[in-house]
Amino acid sequence: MKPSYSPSMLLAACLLMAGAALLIVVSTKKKEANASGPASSPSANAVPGEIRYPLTGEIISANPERRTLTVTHDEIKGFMMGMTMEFKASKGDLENAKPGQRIRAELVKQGDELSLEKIWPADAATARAVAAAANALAQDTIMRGKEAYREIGETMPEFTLLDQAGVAVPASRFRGKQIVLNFIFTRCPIATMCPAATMRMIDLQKAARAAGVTNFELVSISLDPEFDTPGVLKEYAEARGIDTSNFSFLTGPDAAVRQLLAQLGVIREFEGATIKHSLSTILINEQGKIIFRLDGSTWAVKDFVEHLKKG
Ligand SMILES: [Cu+2]
Repeated sequence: MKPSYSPSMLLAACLLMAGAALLIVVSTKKKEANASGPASSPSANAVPGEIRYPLTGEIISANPERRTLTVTHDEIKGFMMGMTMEFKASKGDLENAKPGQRIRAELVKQGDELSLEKIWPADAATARAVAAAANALAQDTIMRGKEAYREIGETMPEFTLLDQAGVAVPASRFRGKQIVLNFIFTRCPIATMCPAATMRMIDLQKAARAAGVTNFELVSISLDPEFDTPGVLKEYAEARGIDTSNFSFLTGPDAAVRQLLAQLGVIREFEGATIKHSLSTILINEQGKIIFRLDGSTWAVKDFVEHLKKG
């Protein structure tokens, strides 16, 4: 009989293990993260004079010199009919743009300037794969009930999320490799938490290679998928000079992220305008089994290098 873990028990355990530094409180704009889509009606934002509309359409081209995307968009109710036009877009979104790709996004109108934010791939195949995996994960959590939490020796749950290039990545992509997995979010303002975890993952990538380990992948899943679109994750990786050949940043529907957090025993709580979260770094072997984890923000690179060398 396995012990069961309620979120509050885990929270207490985490606090005992690593002290209060494990939990942080950060500001975010939204109470509830929901990556399933922008609001269905125009919304006023905190920025004065800014109006947001949900947009769906197809990318025609990226125009890096003008920092725009040309998009054929569907009708935007109450704003404009369907047409082809240029929108300002972020560097990460421009780099990820694929002509012919269907997207959903938020159109941001600020004075005369129109830009696209929160761009998600929305082609049928990607949407189907990600939604099916999210549903399966939710079912799995329900089936496991109080034993949803996966302990050392158990297998990693299946998932399909989007990487920093906007490509749907099933967990099976990493099968046959050792995986070091954690959860972070790009807006985390506490230097000793997510930013430090990412720096340590970069150090681990170098140290493991230097130790002759080749069959490993690093995976960081966003705790804040509402904000962390593939384009945002891409810029996050590039700003840190990260070699993404075996280091992926994943995001997707919050429903899927929430199930993974439950099954892997990571705490994330939205409280008003704040997120509290714990940090865990989890090692999964070539067969997909969880074989080692360290909770807290102060794990050492060498602890994981030693395990990876045995793999
Ligand atoms: Cu953080």
